[in-house]
Amino acid sequence: MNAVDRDAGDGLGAFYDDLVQHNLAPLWEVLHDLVPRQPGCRAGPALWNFSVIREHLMRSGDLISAAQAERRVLILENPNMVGESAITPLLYAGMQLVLPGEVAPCHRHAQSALRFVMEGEGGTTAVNGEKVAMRPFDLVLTPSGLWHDHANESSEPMIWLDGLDIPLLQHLSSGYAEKLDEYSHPETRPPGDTLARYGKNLRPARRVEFDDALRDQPLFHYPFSEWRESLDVIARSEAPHPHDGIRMEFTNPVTGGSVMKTLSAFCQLVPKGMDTKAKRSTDSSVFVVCSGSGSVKIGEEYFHVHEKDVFVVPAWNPLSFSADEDLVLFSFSDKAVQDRLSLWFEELF
Ligand code: 1HN
Repeated sequence: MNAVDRDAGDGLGAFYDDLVQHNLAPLWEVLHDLVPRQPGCRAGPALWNFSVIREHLMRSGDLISAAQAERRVLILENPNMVGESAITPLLYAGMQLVLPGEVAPCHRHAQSALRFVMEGEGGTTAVNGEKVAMRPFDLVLTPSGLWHDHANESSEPMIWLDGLDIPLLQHLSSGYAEKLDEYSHPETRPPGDTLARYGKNLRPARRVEFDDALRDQPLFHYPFSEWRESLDVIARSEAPHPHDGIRMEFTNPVTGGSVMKTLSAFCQLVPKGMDTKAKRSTDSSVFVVCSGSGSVKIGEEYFHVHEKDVFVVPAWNPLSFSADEDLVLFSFSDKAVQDRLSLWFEELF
């Protein structure tokens, strides 16, 4: 039914006023918005230029310390969702700065997080007490419930993109957070230990005493040097997919599925000169341009993209790329949670 004409004299306007008093509302006024014919997303497409983010992040560095802030982060807020601390209805993204000598104190929470390094070398994220050395375009995970702290013992600023499932957990009312009494978690394993055990197509032959909390997902470092090489090797032998170029998903070695239960992560190469065909899907994605340049069409909007730019592709917006130079992209999305609920689908044009 169309919105009621309150002046039509049929009594419906007065009836609605009465309903409100009793915490009641007529479904027929909102049914089509509640159950739309096809997917849609109230978030809009948007692009963030890295140098603009960086400039503001460095200003925040003059004004507040990482320890004071607990996390010194500028949120990438969707222009259609101002004040909601969200980049899409289910995803949060922020850019974090840790200056030389600083620490971001140890805590854990129900929200799952990923870090994608944008600048700096020699910063560390410790996950349940194992330090990961962070290098540009490395993917580092801090899955739900695991202790994590960050430090920068190098002489240059460390900047990374944080991706979390915060808005999803807000909807589920299931968030919790806890601080450790110490700034840093005591070291439990040498750096690189879990990568050596689980990140090289190996697993321990004999069950060993190990961190029980890591049973579901023991791997939390996906170095750029490794995933970038894979894209190059594959591109030599395989024709790029018309909608994706070469696109790979980062996986959890235990399940073979998404890196975390609520977040999926991907890397992608769109070769120089390629125009991909448009596609759309029910998950919303956040992309980082690791190298190259080109244009991206999201919905009806065109964006020119350069190295380190970040852009958001809200659900059901057709997406296509034109690569001026080899475009190397990282992205994360809420596909993982949609797959778990058997809700994810896509349309290829
Ligand atoms: C968090 O734990 C981090 O550990 C960054 O670096 C941003 C935003 C909201 C909630 C937790 C981090 C976060 C966060």
